[in-house]
Amino acid sequence: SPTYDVIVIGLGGMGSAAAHHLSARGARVLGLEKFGPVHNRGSSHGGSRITRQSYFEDPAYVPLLLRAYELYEELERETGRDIATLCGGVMVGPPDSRTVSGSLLSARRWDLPHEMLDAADIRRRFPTLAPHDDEVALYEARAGLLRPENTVAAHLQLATRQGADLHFEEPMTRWEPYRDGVRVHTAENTYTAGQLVICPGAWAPQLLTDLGVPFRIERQVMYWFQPRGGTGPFVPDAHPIYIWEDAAGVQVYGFPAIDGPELGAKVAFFRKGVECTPETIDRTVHDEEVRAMAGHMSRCIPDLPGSFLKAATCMYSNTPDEHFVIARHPAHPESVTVACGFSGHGFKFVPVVGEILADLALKGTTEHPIGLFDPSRLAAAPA
Ligand code: PYC
Repeated sequence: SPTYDVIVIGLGGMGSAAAHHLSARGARVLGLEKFGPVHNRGSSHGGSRITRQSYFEDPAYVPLLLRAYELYEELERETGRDIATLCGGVMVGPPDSRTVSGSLLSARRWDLPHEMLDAADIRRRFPTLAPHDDEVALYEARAGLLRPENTVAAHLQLATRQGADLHFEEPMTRWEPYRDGVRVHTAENTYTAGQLVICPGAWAPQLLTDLGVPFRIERQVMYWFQPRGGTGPFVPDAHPIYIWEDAAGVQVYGFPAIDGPELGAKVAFFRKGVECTPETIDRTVHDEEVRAMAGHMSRCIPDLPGSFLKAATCMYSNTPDEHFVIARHPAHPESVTVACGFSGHGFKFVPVVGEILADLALKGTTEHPIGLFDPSRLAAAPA
C-alpha cells in the first residue's frame, strides 16, 4: 500500500489549507475527499464569507486572525487569485449586545483600529442602513469578505504544485492504528502514513465518534436579493459587510453586491438553523423562509429585499460552546490531529488553521495559541 508522511481527510476549507502547509514543508501528503474539488456539499461555498478582527466571540481569536490576514495576502500573491476584499465592516446592535460589546472588548484588548458610531453616524456613513435610535456600531476598516471557493482552489493548486497527491471522489471508509502510524482504507485502496489529519466538516459526528464532543450539525440558508433601486449603493466601495444583532439577540449578516449588478447582495441569519445531517439536510429553500428573511431585513436595510434572486443551503458544525476543536486526538495523541466544530465562524481562519495542523502533525505542537480549542473542555462529565 502506498505510504505517505501525512494523510489529510477532507479537502474543504481546512483540509485544503492543511494539504498546502504540509506539502510546503516538504511532507509527502495524500489528501482524500469524498466529493470533487471545490464542491458545494459542505461548509466552504456560497461565494463569500465574512472576515473581521475585533472578534466578539473571544479576544483569544485575535492573534490567529492577525496571522490569517498575512496568509490571505500570501495566498493572493502566490496564486494570483482574488481571496480577500477588505471593504470595511460594521458590527451593529444595542450597546450591550454580544456583537457590539464583544467586538469592542477584542478591539480594546488588542489595540485594533476601530470607530464607534451612534445611530446617526451609521445612517450618515452608510445610507442603506436604518438602525434604531438606540443601536450603535463598531466600524472596522480591515473587516471585509473572503472568497471561499477561490481560497480552497488556491490551497489545492499550491498543494498539487508542491507534490501532494489529492484524490477526489474517494472517501475514507475507515482507518486504524498501524505500526507507528495509521492505515487508511477507501473503496479503491489502502494507504499508510505516519500521521493522519482529519478535517471532517459536517461529517464530524460520523468520523470522530471517539472524540467525545457532542456536535450539532445545522442547516443554514444564504439568500441573494436584488436591492430596490439596484446595486449602486451596495457596491463594495460604498457598502460594508455587517453583522447585526437585534434586541432579541437574533443576528443577521451580509455583504455588499460583489458579483455585479445582476446578482444582487447576499444575506443570512447567523445560527438560526435546524439540526440536520449531511445525508438528510433539506436543500430546498421554502417561500416562508424567504419571506421571513425579507421581513427581517426590511427593518435593518429597507432597500435590500427588493426582489428575491436565489438561495442556497450549507451546514454549520456546532460545538456546545461554539468554540473550535483543534488538537491532537486525545485517544490517538501520537498519530492523529483533528480540526472540527467550527460552529459557523471558522472560514476566516482557514489559512492559519492549515499552518497549525501542519505544526501539530509534523512537530506535535504549535506556537499558535490554541488552548481554547482543546476538546477536553467538552468531554461529557462522568454520570
Ligand atoms: O464568522 O463572521 C462570521 C460569520 C458571520 C456569519 C456567519 N459567520
